[in-house]
Order: sequence, then C-alpha cells, then structure tokens
Amino acid sequence: MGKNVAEKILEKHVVERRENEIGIKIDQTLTQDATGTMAYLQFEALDIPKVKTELSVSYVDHNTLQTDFKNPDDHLYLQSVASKYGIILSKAGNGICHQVHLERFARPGKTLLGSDSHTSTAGGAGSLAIGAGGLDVAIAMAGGAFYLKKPKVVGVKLTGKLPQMVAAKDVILEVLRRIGVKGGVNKVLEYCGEGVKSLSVPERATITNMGAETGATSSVFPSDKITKAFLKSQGREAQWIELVPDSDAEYDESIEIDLSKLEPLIAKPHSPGNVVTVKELEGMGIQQVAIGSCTNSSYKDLMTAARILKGKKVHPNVSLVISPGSRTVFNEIAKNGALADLIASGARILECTCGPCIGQGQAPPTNGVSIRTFNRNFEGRSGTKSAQVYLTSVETATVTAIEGKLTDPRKHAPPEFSIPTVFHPDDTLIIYPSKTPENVKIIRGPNIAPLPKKEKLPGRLAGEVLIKVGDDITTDHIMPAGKLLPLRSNVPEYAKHVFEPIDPNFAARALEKKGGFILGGSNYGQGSSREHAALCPMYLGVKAVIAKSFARIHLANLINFGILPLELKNPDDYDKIDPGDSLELDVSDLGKKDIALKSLTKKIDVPATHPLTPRDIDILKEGGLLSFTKTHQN
Ligand code: MIC
Ligand code: SF4
Repeated sequence: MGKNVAEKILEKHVVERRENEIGIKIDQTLTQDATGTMAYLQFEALDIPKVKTELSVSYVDHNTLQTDFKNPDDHLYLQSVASKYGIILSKAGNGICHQVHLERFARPGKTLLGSDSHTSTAGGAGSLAIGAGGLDVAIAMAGGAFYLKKPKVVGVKLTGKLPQMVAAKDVILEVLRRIGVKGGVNKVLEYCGEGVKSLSVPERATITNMGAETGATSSVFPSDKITKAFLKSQGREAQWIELVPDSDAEYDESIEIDLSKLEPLIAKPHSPGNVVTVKELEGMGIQQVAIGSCTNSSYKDLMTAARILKGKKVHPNVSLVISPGSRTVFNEIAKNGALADLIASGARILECTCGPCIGQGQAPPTNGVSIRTFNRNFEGRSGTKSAQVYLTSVETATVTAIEGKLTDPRKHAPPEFSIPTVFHPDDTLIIYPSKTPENVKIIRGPNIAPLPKKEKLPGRLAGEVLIKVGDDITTDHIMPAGKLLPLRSNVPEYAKHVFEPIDPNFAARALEKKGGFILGGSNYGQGSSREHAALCPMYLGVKAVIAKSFARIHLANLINFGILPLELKNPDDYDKIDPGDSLELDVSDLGKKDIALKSLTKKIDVPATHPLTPRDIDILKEGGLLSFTKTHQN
C-alpha cells in the first residue's frame, strides 16, 4: 500500500511504538521567548552540555516591548543560554518565529518540535512540524523522543485554482468552517491533489499555520518543485528533497475542496471556527484593521496590502496597523518602494513581531470591531474584553481598511506584482552559539524565578471544585497573555492571574483552599501551547482537571506538570457537580481505566476515566515529566 507524506516522515523518525502511542526523533526545535524562558530553565535542569538536535533556534518575538526591566532581562537570559548550549538566537525585531523559521530553517522531511502551537507553519515547506509544551521541547533538545498519540492522516484534496481576491486564508477558513475547532484533534491534515500546485510555500504556510485552530497535531504539504523554488529563493536549494505521496497513498479520512468555488470568508467573534462568508456581513462598520501575525505576514501578504493601498488612503475612521513577518520581507518591501506606498496610505508600521496578535499593543476601542489577518479571535485576547475581533484574508482586510466597512475584496481590482526568485535574507539579528561555551555565563535577571516543584502523585486526591467552566475553554482563559506576558518567567507572580478573565478570585481561592479541582467541558485547553496554563494551576495546588474532553497540547502539558486529567464517563454528569463541591478520588490504580470519583457533597458516585497511556501514568506518578526524565536519565 502506498504511503502519504505524513507516514513517510513518521516512518523515518519513529523510535518507539506502543499501543496507540509513538515516540519520534526530533530533528529541529524552536522556542519563542514567551515559552522559551521556562523551556530553557527546564533544559538547564537536565544538565546536558549542548543540545543534541540537528538545529535548535530560540526566537524573541512575543515579549519585545520593553516597558521595564523584565522583557530585556529575559532577552539577555535567552541569548546567554543559546550561546552556551549550541542554540541559534533570533533577536527581538528579527521576525515572528514561524515566518523566520519557514524562510531560514524549515526543511522538507524533517521533524520540528516547537514550544508554540503554530509550529505547524513549517508544514508549508514539507516539515512534520508539531507544537508542544516547553518541557517537551526541552526534552527533545536533550535528545529525548517526543511521544504522541499516533495521529490519523486526513487527506485534504485540493482541486481547481483560487479565484482572484480569494486567498490561502480562505482555504483554511473553509477547513475550519467544515471541521470546527476540535475537528483536527489527534490528526494530521495533509494537503494533496492538483490544487496544491497553484499555491506558493508562504500560502501553504498560511494554511498549515492555522491548522492549529482545528486542534490538529500537524498540517503538511508535499515537497515539490514549488518547495524547491522557494528554498532556492532563500539560498537553500541544497536542502530540498522531493517528498510527495505515493500514487496509491491512502488516508484515514478525506476532505475535498474545490479552490475555484471558494469565496472570501471571515471568522466571527470569538472563535476561529465561527466562519461565514464576507458577503453575509458586508457593510459592517469597523474601527481597526491589523495585518500581520504568523498567519499572514509574508512577502506576498505585504505586497498584496501595498498594491491594493497604492495611491489610496486608509479610511479616516480606521486605524490600520501592519507588522511584517520578518526583517527579510521588511527589507524587500523597503527596497522595492512598497513600504513607501503603505506609509503614504496612512498605515501604521509596527515591528516584525507578534504584537497585536498577542495583545502587545493596538488594543481596539471599547466595543470596537477589529478585522485581523491573524489566527485567533478569542474574547479579550486583543486586550479589550468588549472588542469584536474578526479574522480574514489580507485582501479582505485591506479593502476594508480603505472602505471603512467590511467589504468583499472582489469589488476591488486584484493587485499585480510578482514574487522575487531571489530574496536577500537579512541575518543581521541572528546570533550563532559561542565557540567557547565554557566561558559563557548565564545572565539571570530578578524576574527569572526558580522552577516550582511538584510532589509524587498520592493514591487518593481530595478537595473542592474550585471552578466550573464550559466547553472550548482556551488557554487564553486559563492563563491570559497580553499585558501579563512579561511575567512568563516568574510563576509565583503569573499564577496570581490564573482564570482571571472568568473569575478574578480564582487564584486567591485556590491558595486559600490549598488547591483542589477544575471542572471543564469539552475541548478543555484549546489554543496555545503555553505550559503556564498547567504550570501555574499546579503552583496553586490544582490536583486534577475533570473535563468532558481535552485539547491535545494542553492535555500533554497537564501530564507534564503532574496534574491528573480525568474525563467524565458520562458527559451529562457534568451537570451533577457544582463549584464548591467536595470530591474524593481513588487514583491508586490508574492502570485500570475506571476511576472512583465521589462527590462527598452530593453523596453520589460519578464514574470517571482517563486518556492516559502507561507512560503518561508513570510520568504522573513521578510528579511530572522533568522528575520522570531525571529519574530515568540516571
Ligand atoms: C499564541 O498564539 O497564543 C501564542 C502566544 O503564540 C502561544 C504561545 C504562548 O502562549 O506563548 C501559542 O500559540 O502556543
Ligand atoms: Fe505570535 Fe500570534 Fe503567531 Fe502566536 S499566533 S506565534 S502570538 S503571531
């Protein structure tokens, strides 16, 4: 039987097979600063002199605003760690990790593990790229395998060609419209079919990037002539290999999308899965347009905006902000004059960073409508709780900025430009590791707090339900980012804000009650890879999360930090448990899937189970992955 691309890469990397779980070798890792400081503190704790991967890159792109000492201190810590342990550093201002990685480092056929959920972006260049918690990335840097549920491979067959002013973003919005924000859990979305040939690598990367919003383990395109041309344009042709599905390749599931039938789409507040056509909402008044983020900040994206805006003005009631994805593309548009067109139109040009996507500035006004080319529109993520954030293509966002109201881009003439066959990568802000690592001293500012520890799992857990939350709770609800991002290296301080958007008293209550339980709905923990959404509740004493189901990365993070994830056997039992109820759980034998959960308050038994593999159980028993790894290292 023929193989698909995902199977071909997995086959070459599997180092361990267990029932339903595989361990794979990781070739490349990436971290970004907001998850990186923790990942490197954990890596340091493993006591390994140098990373064992083929390539590890540490990016500084999230926490780049320097309003006090915290972020710059973190930058120095990251730079010194990178220099000492053999890691490449991409300094603040060099670009957004996924865009820079795609341009400079992603390689077809390689595995990439990144401490950011959008690591899958590199799948646009044929890498099998997976987002994970920082601790998993630290272990991979130390040479350890990455364990995951063997994913199903979904063949997303593309036919036809996109009509003018309909973009790659509309393809992934269509996928989200069809399968929603949980439709990809434990699956790899592999794009195939004739339509693939009409998409450039950065367009493919827009699609693989936002595959994260379906909950998918990864998203991947084949590596073909288009991939070769892209690598050549970056001076990396030698790194190309052909990687296409066999002609008789089979997929576990399939989806078919006729590109020629697509129209401009838009995700409504507050979920990337809330997709409708632009036509349905056309004419809606708006206050802000933001172009950028790791989804849409490539050369093509910026040129599209620049050409549409050339000779035109941003509507007087609109604030248009643009963040280029990398210094390389920023430089190209500066040299070819497109930047001048953007400036002349009234656009505000930001640094090459995540910026508004993670609430670092440019918060919309009260009740403001913001049209963004980003990948997430969770409530409050923009920095304004009442803001209404919509997600669209660059084409839709740009014409909307001109018109001052949501506009179908097909009403404007399509932009004309060609993509250079040669880029001039600007690696000025890329720093290579020291040749004399023994002389490098790690710089630790006062914001870098030591790692909290967790004791081994006892046989019995008891406590109160500290909070009861609904379905699709995101990690932005659990551990908000925005203005709190500078606290990422300081768990005791950051932990004070757990669940703040839902219940500002949560942290104080959890500490007062000496911990307890969280009751969640389905897809608990969707969204980012931030392990702080497990680490900080762990610090507050949370012992278990009982939910209807979990999102992939968050489930792994809970296990990694010793918090027991349990699933209700009967989802309707969710209604029988209330906040403040006293629960008791016998977890002495996790080997049997049935967990005896008693509500002492309601005097009822609530049957529970768990999604844990035998390895997960061993990790939990040790109090988390760091202790587990250290025990097994020696
Ligand atoms: C995000 O888009 O939510 C982030 C910020 O990039 C996160 C990582 C983080 O919280 O640091 C992600 O996607 O994993
Ligand atoms: Fe940065 Fe936004 Fe991409 Fe996350 S989704 S990596 S915050 S640009």
